[in-house]
Formats: sequence, C-alpha cells, structure tokens
Amino acid sequence: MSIRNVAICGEPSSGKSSLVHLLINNNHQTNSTQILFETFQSQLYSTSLKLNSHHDVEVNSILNLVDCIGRLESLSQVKADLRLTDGCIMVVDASLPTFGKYSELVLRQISQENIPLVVLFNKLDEPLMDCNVDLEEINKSIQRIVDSVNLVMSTFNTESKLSLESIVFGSTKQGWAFTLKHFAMFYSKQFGMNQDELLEKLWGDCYYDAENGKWTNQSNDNIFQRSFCQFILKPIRRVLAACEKSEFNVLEEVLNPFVKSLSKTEYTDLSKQELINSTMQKWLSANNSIHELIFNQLPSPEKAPYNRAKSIYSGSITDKFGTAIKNCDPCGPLVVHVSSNKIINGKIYAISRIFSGSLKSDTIVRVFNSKQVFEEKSLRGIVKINGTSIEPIEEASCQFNPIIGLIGIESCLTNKGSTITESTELEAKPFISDSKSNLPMINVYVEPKKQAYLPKLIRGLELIYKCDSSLSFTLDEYTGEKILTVFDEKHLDSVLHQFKQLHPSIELEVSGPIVKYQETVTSSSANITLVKTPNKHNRLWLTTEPLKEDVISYFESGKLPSEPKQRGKILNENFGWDLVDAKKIWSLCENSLNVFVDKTQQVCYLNEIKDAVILGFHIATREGPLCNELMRGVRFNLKDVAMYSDAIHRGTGQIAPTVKRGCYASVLDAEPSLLEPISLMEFKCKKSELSAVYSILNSRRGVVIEEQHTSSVFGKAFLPVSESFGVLQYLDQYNVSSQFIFDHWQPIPANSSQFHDIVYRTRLRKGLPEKLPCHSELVDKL
Ligand SMILES: Nc1nc2c(ncn2[C@@H]2O[C@H](COP(=O)(O)OP(=O)(O)OP(=O)(O)O)[C@@H](O)[C@H]2O)c(=O)[nH]1
Ligand SMILES: [Mg+2]
Repeated sequence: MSIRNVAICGEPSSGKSSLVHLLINNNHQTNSTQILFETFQSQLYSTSLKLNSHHDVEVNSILNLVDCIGRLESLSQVKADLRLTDGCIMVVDASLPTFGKYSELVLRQISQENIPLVVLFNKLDEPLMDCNVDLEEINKSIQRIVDSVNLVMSTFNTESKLSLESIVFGSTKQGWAFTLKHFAMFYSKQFGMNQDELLEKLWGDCYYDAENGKWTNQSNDNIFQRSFCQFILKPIRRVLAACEKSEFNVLEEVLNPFVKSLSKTEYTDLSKQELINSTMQKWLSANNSIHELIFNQLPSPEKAPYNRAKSIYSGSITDKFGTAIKNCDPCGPLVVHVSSNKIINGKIYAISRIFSGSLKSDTIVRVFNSKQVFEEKSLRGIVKINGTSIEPIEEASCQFNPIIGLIGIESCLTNKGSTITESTELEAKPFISDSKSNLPMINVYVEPKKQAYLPKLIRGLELIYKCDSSLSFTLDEYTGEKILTVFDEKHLDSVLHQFKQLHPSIELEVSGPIVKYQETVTSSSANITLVKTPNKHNRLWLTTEPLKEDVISYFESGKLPSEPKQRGKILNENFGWDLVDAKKIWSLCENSLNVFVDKTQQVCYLNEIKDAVILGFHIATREGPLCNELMRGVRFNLKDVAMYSDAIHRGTGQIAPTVKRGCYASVLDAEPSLLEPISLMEFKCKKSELSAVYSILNSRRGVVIEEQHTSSVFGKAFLPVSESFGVLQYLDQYNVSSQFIFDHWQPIPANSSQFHDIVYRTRLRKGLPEKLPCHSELVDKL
C-alpha cells in the first residue's frame, strides 16, 4: 500500500479545488457536501486509488489531500497545514504574468522546511485558446515564474531548486496535463534520442534547426522556434483550435503521431467543450499524469520525515523522539502535530498529523501549546475526514492514517497549532511553531441584540477563534466589550457567517470597523525628563529616542539573543549600538518593539526597583500618551536615579506610575507621531477593468507599485487600512480579484489634519480628555 499526504497551495482562484476534485476523481461528491468554513479553513480529502506500478500491477494507494486556503490573511494556517503533509503541489495560474506575495511566502516556508514541491502551471487553456497571445509570450511567463520560484527557494536553502520532472502544465478545468517527460517520450523515437537527453532539449533556450537536423541555443533571428513552443505548445494549440472549429481532419492529422484520436462516431453529439475535454483527456489525461507525478516525485510518510525532522522538531533529532519522527516509527513514542481546529457538521475536530507512534481513541495525551504550557487530557475519539464526511476509527499510526481528526482536546488548544505526546512522555519537546504571524488590523465590537444570548455569543466566538488562526477575539474584563480583530471585511464576513451557521437565531449588532494605529517618536527628546515619585523621595531622569527601522525589523524577527553578552555583540557590530547600552537592555516589549535601557552609573539599590521600573515602562508603551494606542519603535533611557535609602518609600506603587508619567513626558518631548497601518493590495484583472482599479485607488490614497501585463494584468498597490473598507466589494463588481495583507507602518505627519483628526476621534471614543497632556504638566522641577 502506498500513501501520499499532499498539500495543495496556490493563490485565490488558481484552481486548487478543481485539481482536488480532478484527483479524487469524483469519489467525493462535492455538490452534496456542505462546507461550513468555506473561506478561512482548508479542506481535507482522502481517497483510495488503484495505481499501475512499473510492472502494470495494480497497487492500492491512498491519497490524502489538503486543499489549502489561497488567501494571504490565512498564511499562518497554510503553514500549519503544510506540516500535516509530506509534499506540496503549488498551483500557479499560467494566464498571469507572475505570482504574488502568497506564493512567495509559501515557497519560503517550503524551502525552510525542506518540503518536496511540484508546481502545476494551470489554466494553460486560456492563453492557448487566445490566438492573440504569442506562444513565445506564454513560454516567457512560465519561465519567469520558474526562475522566481527557484530564486525564492534558493535564498533559504541554496540546494532547493525545481527539477524539470517536478513541473506539470495543464488545465484542470478541461482535465488535461502533461510533464516534459511525456513529450520527451513521444518524441524520443522521432529524434532517435534517449528521453532524458530530449527532456533537457524541450525546455529553456533550446531551438531546433530542422534543415540541418541540429539543436541550437540561438533562435537565429527568430527563424527557429523555441522547442517548448514548437513541439509542445503548438500541437496543443492546434488541437484546441481544431476542436473549436470542428475541423476533424486537422484534429486527426495533429494527434496522429501521439495518440489514436476519437473515432468519428465519438465526435457526434458532443458540444465543443465536451469535444475539447474528451479529446484532450484522451491525449494528455490530467488524472493519470498528476497521480503519477505525486507518487513518483513526492515522498511517502515513511520517507519524508527523514530530511525534514530537524527543521520541524524543537528537540534533538538524535533523542528517542527525534529518531522516531525521522524514521516514522509506528512503535516509537507518540508525537503528533495539531494544525488547527475545524468545525465539521457542527462538531469540532483537532486536525492532526501523527509523526511517530500510534494512538488509540481513548489515549491520555499531553498537549503542548508552547514550550512551557501543557495540559493533560483523555481523547474522546479519532476520526478520518474526507470533505465533510467523518468516519470514526479506533486506532491510528504514523504509517496508516497519519492525518486524522481528534475529539475531546479542543478546550486546551489555541489557534496557533500544538504538539501532542502521550501523558507519560515527560521528555518530549514540541514542534517548532511559526512565531511571526501577521497582525490583524481592524477591530469591531459585537453584541447580541438580546442580552440573554450573551453567553452563547461568547462561546460561539471563542469556538470560531479556536478554528481561525488569523482571528483574535478579546473579552475586555473591565468594560465587558467583545472585540473581534480581523484582517479585512471579507474576513469579518466569514466570521459572522460562521457564527450564523452555529446560531442561526441570534442576531448581532456589529460596530463599524476601527483601525488600530500605533504611537511613536520622530526625534530624540529635547530635554532630560525629571520625575519624582508621589512621596517626593525618589527621582528618575529619562530620555527617549526613536529606534532605527533596521533594529526594529531585527527585534521583530525574534532573533535577538537573550544572553546579554551575545545580545550586546550583535547590536554593537550590526547596528552600531554602544556595547554597554546593548548589554544593559532591561526590557524589550516583543509585541510593540520598544526597549528600555539602563544608562545609569553606580546607583545604589537600583536592582531593587528594576521590576517596578519595567512595569511602568510596559504600562506606558501599551497605551501611549497621544491616544492610548500601542507604542512602537521607541527607546527609553534611564539616565539617572536618586533613591531614598529606606526601601519602604520606594515600593512598586511609588515607582511604576512615576515611570509611566516619565515615559509619557519624554515621548511628548520627542516629537511624537502616529503610525498608520498600510496594506499591500494585490489585484488581478483583465486589461479593460484596470481603470476601475485606478479610480478606486486614486480616491483612497492608494499607490500602485507594480503592474505586469500579459493577457491579464497582475498588480500591487499600497493602500491605507483605514481606506480599504468597501474596496473588495467595489472591485468584485468589475471582476477584479483582490486581496490585502498588512505590509508596514507609515508615519502620519504630526502637524497634518489627519493626525489631529485621528487623535481627536480616538480620544473621544476612549473617553479620554479632549486636550492632549503636555510635557511641562507631567515633569517635576528639581
Ligand atoms: N480556464 C480555466 N479555468 C479554470 C481552470 N481551473 C479552474 N478554473 C476556474 O477558476 C475558478 C477558480 O477555481 P477553483 O478550483 O475554485 O480555484 P481555487 O484555487 O480553489 O480558488 P479558491 O479556493 O477560492 O482560492 C473557477 O471558476 C474554475 O472554473 C483551468 O484550468 N482553466
Ligand atoms: Mg478552493
């Protein structure tokens, strides 16, 4: 029995689901399935196949497919889903000139984790059936994309590169696909060359000089056609055209060398589309060629972890867990990766992959949510999942049924992925998790119309939160506000849609979208700020300065070592920090990227107030002085401290609020400003619709930064998050497909009307006094 676990990734509408349905060959009735979490959840499919082996013996095989989400917002979900599988098919829309950010980020993950990859250039029917598109143009786009794939992959792993055997071209809609190997096989007799040699000739800068019977790498002023175009694309285009025009003689003539074409009786009664599909499927069956590719190019669950274990397991790969993962040992200790929770038919399942050992439906497991946090739980069942059909099973192992759904552990899972072992395995380490996730940017407040439904609302939203790694849901303990933080309006629609499925009768009141800004400083503070504790016994002197963007990015990467010496060395050598300063970083807020540096010299008892100072710093940076938004990229320096000798007069209650006030004053003295979130918007459309894109972007402060044309247009633009509401819907009307991802923070000039407007509105919303605090009011005099 052979098993393959394959993730299918690709940008929106590239044809991922069409490919899945083609591969599972209608074993799965998609129409009858009701897919609950359609936009923000991947789908799992499992199918049994009978494949021909080399010796033409039928072999029973199982193909598990994960139809990953194609949206940028759900990248962290896609990364967790990749972990479920042993290989990936990246579906690329060949009618577009290039690929977008989603593919780039997924490819990075693929090369970082050593995941074997196959690329499908889909929708080739479109440019091939459009006679205005030159074959050379199609080749150029494909070649450019292959080069880009190789470039992205090589930046992480110099050895990863797409092999010619792992590229497949086709149309999932029409059901045909081919690899270069197919055509090398067809032509090898004609050219009297072996297949491997010919394969290289059918790709890249290779031309055939028919007169002299020679291969060359020059087109000789376009006299020779590129072999990929001449020997592959051209016959396909001719067959498609002949089908369209019902020119059966031409059809026979072109197909004759390759395959016996359909008989005359088979032509009759077929519509043009049916004729195309059945002719092409008979010649280049996608079902066969892609299955063959999956089973030849992508590894089995037994083999795959051997190369991958060290990039996914946080423990040593030579310990008993690491070794068992590497060898996919069904008798080894249990190690399971949980990618996410998923609600199917109203029930919640933890979608998991067993990497070693086996599991019974009532095993007591230990669930890690991070390195330190774990809980013990008894399983209440294991299921196999195929679309929306669920089949309970008693037992599963890393060899058989490696991808499963677990019941009973949802309460101790987060939406960021987890690791499971047996409760007795105290030494096991969790899988490495993806620490950097893109922050959702928009808040909305939700309330039930009838307060009686409040508990159901909270439980429902908590459940959805557990299933959606891009969503954040907070229940403010003080105000009782229920805040959903989402990426964009489509994301919000999806969350509300899911809630409706769970509780059709509960009506919700949803506030308008509220963008999250951040506060920062744009220069060093003009003065040294002095603040005294309320009892006047202790004095602190502080200054503030902006952190440089490269340091912020470095902090953001999470790579800064915690050990002061190493930390000092890196900040000193790479970012020009003073060595002493770098070693004396007291605190770094990881989510807001501000630092607190001790620059005092020989202050007695300083260590005794350190925790209180850090607390004050954290409070200040969590809610900045302008409008209580998070601060970003601000460095505070503690210049000096004068302390009362008696510890009783310098407790946390005295120190922390004073530090907060000092930080506020110092920020107000350093030209404070706001940062607004800017999204990267990607759009795809026909040339005729481009004016709609420009018209909306112009009216919303958007800037196009890239545009590439073939038969369609692919472009990128920057758009402020606050201006993005309604853009998706507007563009949908014009058939422009677009998506957003948070890209960067952009300063808003402090003297602009936009700045004053945001500060005023935010203070009003948060119930803060209209007038901003000022530096002179917050500082003390000597
Ligand atoms: N011309 C053409 N259209 C295709 C092909 N494959 C898919 N489509 C069409 O493209 C659209 C999207 O196809 P899907 O299979 O839903 O794509 P997807 O990648 O699953 O889309 P999302 O899940 O929304 O990201 C549908 O209208 C398909 O009919 C193809 O090979 N050629
Ligand atoms: Mg789909």
